[in-house]
Amino acid sequence: MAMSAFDALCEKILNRQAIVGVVGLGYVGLPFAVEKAKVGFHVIGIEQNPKRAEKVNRGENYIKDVSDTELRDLVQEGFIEAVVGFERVKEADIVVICVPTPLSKNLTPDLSYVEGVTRNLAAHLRPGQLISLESTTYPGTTDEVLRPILEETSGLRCGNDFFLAHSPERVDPGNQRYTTKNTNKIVGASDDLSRQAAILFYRETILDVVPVSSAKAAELVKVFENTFRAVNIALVNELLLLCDRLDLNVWEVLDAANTKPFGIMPFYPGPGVGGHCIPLDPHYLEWKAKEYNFETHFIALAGEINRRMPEFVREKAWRVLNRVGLAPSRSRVLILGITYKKDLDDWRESPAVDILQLLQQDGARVDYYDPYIPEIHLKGQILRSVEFTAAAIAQANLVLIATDHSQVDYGFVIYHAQAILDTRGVTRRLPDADQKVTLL
Ligand code: SAJ
Repeated sequence: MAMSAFDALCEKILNRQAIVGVVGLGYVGLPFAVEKAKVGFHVIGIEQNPKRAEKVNRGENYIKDVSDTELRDLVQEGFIEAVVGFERVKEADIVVICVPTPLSKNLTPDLSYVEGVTRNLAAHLRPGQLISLESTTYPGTTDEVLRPILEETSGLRCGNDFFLAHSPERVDPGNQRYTTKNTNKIVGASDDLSRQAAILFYRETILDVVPVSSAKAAELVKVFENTFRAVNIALVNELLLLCDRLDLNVWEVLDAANTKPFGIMPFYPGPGVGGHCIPLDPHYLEWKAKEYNFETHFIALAGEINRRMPEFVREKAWRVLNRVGLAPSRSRVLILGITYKKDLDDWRESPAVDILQLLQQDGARVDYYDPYIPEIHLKGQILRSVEFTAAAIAQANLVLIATDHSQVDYGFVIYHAQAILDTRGVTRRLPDADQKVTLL
């Protein structure tokens, strides 16, 4: 009997002859491509941004979590190449989709990237291919959106001619300890052969594959993981707002609560929640639940509280300046750290940028310093990071620590600053902090 499409695929995976397509070479796709190439798979990256594709083909890395030398060597040895279009999809035995799943302005899912990629893949789909969606999305996307497009366009049957799975990315950008290589991974598919093929494929580079019974279950696992964080961050942000009323130090309360040896997990308040996951992904679940006439109250509430934090930081900044008789329009503010979290060069959805714009709206002259971000392009203005000098710190009426990059010398900041608003609690254990520092 002729070898089935499934058997042929499994054989190629096991002898690592399978060619792996990775759609989207961003903070998920590029590390993934490197891990697969390192164990001997040939990877074809499909990247819509020609500049990024050219960089990859020159062996030039642009993702902080990827090793420059590893990428360069793998490209030179021919294990990784990048293309812009979908013409070569036929060559790939497995195609992994790692494109963004943003939200529209009114917090509804925007699957345009995923659907666009799926239509392009469907046009080239052939028997024996495994398609795996890694983008974070609401439960049902793989089976209800991707599968019909793939089947109807190609005439092929899922689970028989081609295979389809969901394996959500589990990347914590900047995390040195848990990487694409050693983070266990959920794999789900809605038919047996797809699930078996996906498990076999992912097991080639990630020892700890966690199978679940369907693509839908896998999608919900991931959205729950992000919802868990959004809700707990909102809880401590709400506690901060309450402590402001109670005139209590929320950082002291949380540090003490976290001495409990069991049954608690450290989360800390901050200037808001940024990045492309936590502020967005839970609303995919909220949106889907409405289809079942179900209100996910925790997600809605967490989003509302977290989105409110930049406004609170603005209010607290003016209270601090007011204490020295300064009005916003007569103040200079220096924001330390513009990225959405520390030690990373990503300012997407960063609350620090929201805070900067709010302070500008109130008439203040606002500069920023961030070692990772030389300049930011905001609507109508280009702002460049100032140098980290005693003068830059001293001339600001208020230094606002929005992101607590590890490499910044906060003792130096305290020494030279007139006043400091610390939204991350990073100065709370430093000597001489209390005279000049107000904690959020
Ligand atoms: N934040 C707080 N207080 C906290 C923790 C975080 O205010 O106690 C803020 C951060 O400053 C940041 C935002 O929330 O602005 C998101 O923080 P994050 O630590 O969740 O970082 P992300 O979004 O870069 O990475 C997350 C992953 N992080 C961790 O698991 C630690 C994880 O939630 C997902 O795997 C990943 O997004 C993803 O891609 O979904």
